[in-house]
Amino acid sequence: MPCYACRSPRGRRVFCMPQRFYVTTPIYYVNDKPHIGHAYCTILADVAVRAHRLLGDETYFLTGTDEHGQKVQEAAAKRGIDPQAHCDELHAAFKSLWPQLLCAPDQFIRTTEPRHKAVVQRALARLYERGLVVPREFEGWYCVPDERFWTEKELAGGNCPTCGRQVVRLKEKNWFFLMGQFQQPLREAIQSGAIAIHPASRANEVLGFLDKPLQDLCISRPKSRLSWGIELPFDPDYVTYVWFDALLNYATAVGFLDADPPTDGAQWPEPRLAGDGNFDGWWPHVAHFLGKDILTTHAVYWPTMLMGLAQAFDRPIDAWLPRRFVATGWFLVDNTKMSKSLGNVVSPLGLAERMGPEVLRWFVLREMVVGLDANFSEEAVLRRNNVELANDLGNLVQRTVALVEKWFGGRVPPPSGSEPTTPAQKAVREVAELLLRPATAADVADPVWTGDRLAPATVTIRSFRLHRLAADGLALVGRLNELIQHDAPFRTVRDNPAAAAQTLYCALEGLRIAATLLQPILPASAPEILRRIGAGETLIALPDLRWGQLAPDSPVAGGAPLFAKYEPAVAPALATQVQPPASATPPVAESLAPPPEVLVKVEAVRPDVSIDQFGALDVRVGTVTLAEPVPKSSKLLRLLVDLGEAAPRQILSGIAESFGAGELVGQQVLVLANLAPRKMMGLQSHGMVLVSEDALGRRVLVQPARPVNPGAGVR
Ligand code: ME8
Repeated sequence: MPCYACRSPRGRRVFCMPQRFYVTTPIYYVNDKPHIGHAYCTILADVAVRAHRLLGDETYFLTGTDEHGQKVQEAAAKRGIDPQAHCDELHAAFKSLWPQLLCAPDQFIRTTEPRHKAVVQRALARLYERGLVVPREFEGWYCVPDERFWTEKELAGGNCPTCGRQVVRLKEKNWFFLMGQFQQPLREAIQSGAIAIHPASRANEVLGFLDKPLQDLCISRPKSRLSWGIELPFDPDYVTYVWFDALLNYATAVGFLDADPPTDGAQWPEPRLAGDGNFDGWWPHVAHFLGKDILTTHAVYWPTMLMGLAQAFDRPIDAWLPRRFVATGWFLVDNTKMSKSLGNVVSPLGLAERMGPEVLRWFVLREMVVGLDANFSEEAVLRRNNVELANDLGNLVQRTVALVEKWFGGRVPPPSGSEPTTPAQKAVREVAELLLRPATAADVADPVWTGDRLAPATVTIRSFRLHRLAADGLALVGRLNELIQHDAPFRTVRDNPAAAAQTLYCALEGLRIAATLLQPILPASAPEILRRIGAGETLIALPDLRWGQLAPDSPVAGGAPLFAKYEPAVAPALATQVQPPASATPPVAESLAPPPEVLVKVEAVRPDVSIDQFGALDVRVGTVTLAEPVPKSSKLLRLLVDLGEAAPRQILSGIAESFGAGELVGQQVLVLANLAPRKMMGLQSHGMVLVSEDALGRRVLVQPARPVNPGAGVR
C-alpha cells in the first residue's frame, strides 16, 4: 500500500505509514564504567524509539554489554578477580544506569548468556561446514588493545591505524571467515541503498574503504593467548574473536538461530527463524546506532557475516542484510579527547544526579548534530539549561498558566475564531503546521534534508536528524515567547479579554504541540506540561496531531518551576569525574538571580572613526534561505543569505553553538557584505553575519525591527 501522503510504495522509503522500528546501541565493553559517550548513544537511540512511537510505529529497543575479549580479561586480571565475576559487577553498572537517564530499552543482552553463546557457536559451525571458515597459518602485525591483525601496508607509521598504538609481530594458526568474497555484493548493497548509512558522508567513507581489496577476517584467538571467549565449536584450542561474537548480539536478541545446541555428534538442527516471529518480524526494520570509530566493524564485517550466514543457511545472500546504520560523532570534553589519564571523563550519572536526567538528554540532543563531533563543557550545559529549558520553555509554561489562572478562572479560554488574528499568532500557527504537515514526495526525494525550510517532524525522525527535533521544537517555543511579548495578553486582558483569550489559547495550543514534539527528549516534563496546560497526559500520535484540538474550558494546573536554574558556582561539581565527589554543592534551585557577571563580556570602547570610514563598510539586510552545520566544526554554520543579488551568498558564521540550523531559515540578518572572502573548513565565506551576545554569552542576531527587502542598506 503506498504512503497516503508521499505516495511512496511500501517497502521503499515510507515516511508516513506506521512501521516497525528495531533500534540497537553498541553493546558496551565492561572494562570500565559508563561515560558520556556511552550515554549519548543510548540516549539518542531512546529518543529515536520514543519519536518513532510518536509516529505510531511499533518499536523494539536493544542495548547490552560486550563481555568477552582481551580488554575485559585484562580488566578482570588487573582487579585480581574472575572475569565472570567482573562482568557481573560491571554489567550491573550499565544496566542500572539507563533507567536513571530515562532510557527504556526493551532488552538488555549480555554476550556471556548461554543463549548467545549457542547462537555464536551455531553460526560458526554452519560457516565451517560450508567451507566459509577455514584454517590458515598467519603472520601479521597485531594490535593488542584493539585485538586486530593488520597487514604491513595497513599500518600507519608502523603503528595501529585505528588507535595509533604500537603493534607486535605474531605468527600463528588461526581461523578465517572468507569475508573477501562478499566485497562486491556489499559495495552494491551500500550503493543501491539496500544498506543505508547515515550521515551520507560516512557511507562514502565505507565505500572508500571498499575500494581496497577486502581481506578475509581472522575470527579466532588461540586459547594460549586469550581464554576469555566463546570456544570454537570445531576447534577447542580456540575462542571466537570478540567482534564476531559481539556483532551477533543484535540478531540473538530477536531470536536468530534460536535453537538448542546439538547433543554429542548430532547435526545442528535447522534454524527456527520464523518460530515466534521475532527475527523475521524485526530484522527488516533494524537500525544500528554506533559511534564513528566502530563503523568499519559494523558496516563491513557485520553485513558480510550475515551474507555468509545467509549463504550457509541456503538463503539468498541479501536475505539478512542489516538495513540501516547511524554513525554518531564523539564528545570532546573542553575540546580535548576524553581520557582517564587526563581525568576528564564525564560521568553521565553524576550530571543526571545533580541536574536531572532531562538536562543531560536535552544538552546532548541540542549540542550534537547527529553524526558530527561536539564539545562537552559545563558552561554549555548550564547555558542550555538556564536559557532554553528554564527560561524559554519552563518560564513560558509558568507565565501562560499563571495568566489563565488569574484571568480565566484556571480554564483554557475559548479562542474567538479558528484563524490567527495577529502576526505573532500567525507566526506560531505557521511553524506548528509546518512541523506537523505530512511528508510530501519532495521531502522523500530529499531524505538527507538539505532543505531551506522547516522539516516536518515525520521527515526529521525518519531521517534520524534527531537534533532537529529539539531545534525545531525550540523554534516553536521561541515563536510562543514572541507571541506573549508582542500580543501582551497581560495588558490587553483588562480592555479586551476576548483578544487576550485568543492569544492565550494560541499559546496553550502551541505549547501542546511543542510538548508533544519534545516528548521523546523530555519524557518526564512533556506529559507534565500537557497536564498543566489542560491537555491531559495522553499523547496524540503525530499523524493525528492537528492545530485546534485543545478543548476550551479544560482546567489548567499551576505548579513549581519545571526546570531549575543553576548558578555557575556549582559548575565544577557537575560532571568532571567518573566518581563524583560525595560532598558536591547542591544546585541552587529556582534561582531567578540575574545572569552572573563573569559571563558578561563588555567590549572596550574603540578609537573614533570618520563617517567615511564607516561608509566604507557595506552592511546590508539579508534573508537566510539555508542553514546547515559544517562537517567537523562545532562552531560554524553554513548559511545561504539572500542579499537581493542574482543568487544567495554562502556565508560561514561561528554561531552553531547558539542556534540550531533550523531556527535561522527565514530570519533577516545584517551582513557585512564587503568583507574580503575567506576560506574556512574548505568552504568560501562571502561576508559576515552581525551578531551580539546576551548576558549568558549566547549569540543573538542583530535584525531590522520590521521586515525589509533583502539587500537594503544599513546606515
Ligand atoms: O566499541 N563520545 O564498546 P565501547 C561519543 N564493545 N561516543 C563515544 C565516546 C565519546 N567520547 N567514546 C566512546 C565497543 N564512544 C564495542 C561495541 S557493538 C557490537 C560492540 C562510543 O564500550 C563509541 O563510539 O568501547 C562506541 O560507539 C560506544 O561508545 C561503545 O564503546
